[in-house]
Amino acid sequence: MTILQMQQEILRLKKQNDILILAHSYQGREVCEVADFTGDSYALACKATTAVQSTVLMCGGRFMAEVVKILAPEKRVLLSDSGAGCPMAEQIDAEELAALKEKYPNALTVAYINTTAELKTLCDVCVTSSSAVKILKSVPEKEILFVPDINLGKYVAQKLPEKQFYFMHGGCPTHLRAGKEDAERERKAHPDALLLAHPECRPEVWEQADYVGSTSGIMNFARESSAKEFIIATENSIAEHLQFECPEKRFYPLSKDFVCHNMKLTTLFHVYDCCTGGGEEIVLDEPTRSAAKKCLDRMIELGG
Ligand code: CIZ
Repeated sequence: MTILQMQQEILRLKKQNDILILAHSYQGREVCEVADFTGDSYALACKATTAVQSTVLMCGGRFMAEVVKILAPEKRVLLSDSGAGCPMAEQIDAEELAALKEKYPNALTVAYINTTAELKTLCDVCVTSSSAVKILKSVPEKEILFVPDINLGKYVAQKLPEKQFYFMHGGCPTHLRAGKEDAERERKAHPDALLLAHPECRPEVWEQADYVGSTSGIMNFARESSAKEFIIATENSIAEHLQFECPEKRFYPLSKDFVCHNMKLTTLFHVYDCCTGGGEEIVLDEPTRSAAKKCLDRMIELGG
């Protein structure tokens, strides 16, 4: 079967088997092309809650499929590849969080969306990279315990100097692969390009960026900008998707090492397999699901 034939078969099967396909923007083009929606984890979860299909296939990481199951429990939620975890989501467990909460008893406990369902049950509010500043600005608490990403946390903290932030030393191993020298090298190689960085990058990268934002933020900025060249400091599929969408512009990855191997586990064959009865069904026990939902509900209420 060619790629095109497999894509056509997937389109037929998803209709026949009542499956909604969601693809995170870090997926490859051939997977995004068969998806009903592509976007960031929060936007995809919102799509799942309003979908009519009985099954949702998440082509992304495990925490993303869990968020869908938490918000849309009546649906059968499939994860495209069981191995697609998120190293950052596994950097802190319930016991470690309990110790941090004890150390900072007055702080609001804030979980980046890249956390397990279990961890979300112990947090007060969840945030995404696109909503973190807005949400934490609006909460009355002055002290914030932010887990697990210290880089995103520091980015939010410098936007909200009126608050006191506490961090752990977590972060995304993919975004940590580039630093100041990479930014300087690419700037020198492409002097007219704007540097667009994800806040999961090291501060030395986002401090010199022309725009800092989530994957959706970076894509929207590049689409709408009158500039013609961009250095993209996030997972390399974003530069690839933008180059495909905007052929008149030029996109340069900040580093060839910005590849998330977990997100790249999903192939078109996995999608096909899930449409024919395969894939891992996400199962959460009801106490975990409903407790985790509280911090996602607060995120939706405050973040819009
Ligand atoms: O929330 C997401 O989907 C992630 C992991 C990144 C982003 O900025 O969209």
